[in-house]
Amino acid sequence: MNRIVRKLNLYHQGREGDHVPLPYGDMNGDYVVNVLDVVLLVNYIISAGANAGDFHPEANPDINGDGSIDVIDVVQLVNYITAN
Ligand SMILES: [Ca+2]
Ligand SMILES: [Ca+2]
Repeated sequence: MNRIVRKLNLYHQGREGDHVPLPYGDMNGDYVVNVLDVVLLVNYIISAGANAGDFHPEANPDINGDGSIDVIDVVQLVNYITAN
């Protein structure tokens, strides 16, 4: 399990204290990380950040933390979902 997945799990399980932030990668803000979030992330990338419906940027779409939001983040998110 790499560092990013551990961070995703940390957020997913709400271990950040009393205030539970949106799970890392939870793009639609429903506190569940699943394929719907992948769709939103893909749409966000395709539209270059334009209005993307329920997209919640505070969930941090830059999954791998490299400073850009691209297909690599989509792959990381898919890997996370399929591993859980
Ligand atoms: Ca979600
Ligand atoms: Ca990235």
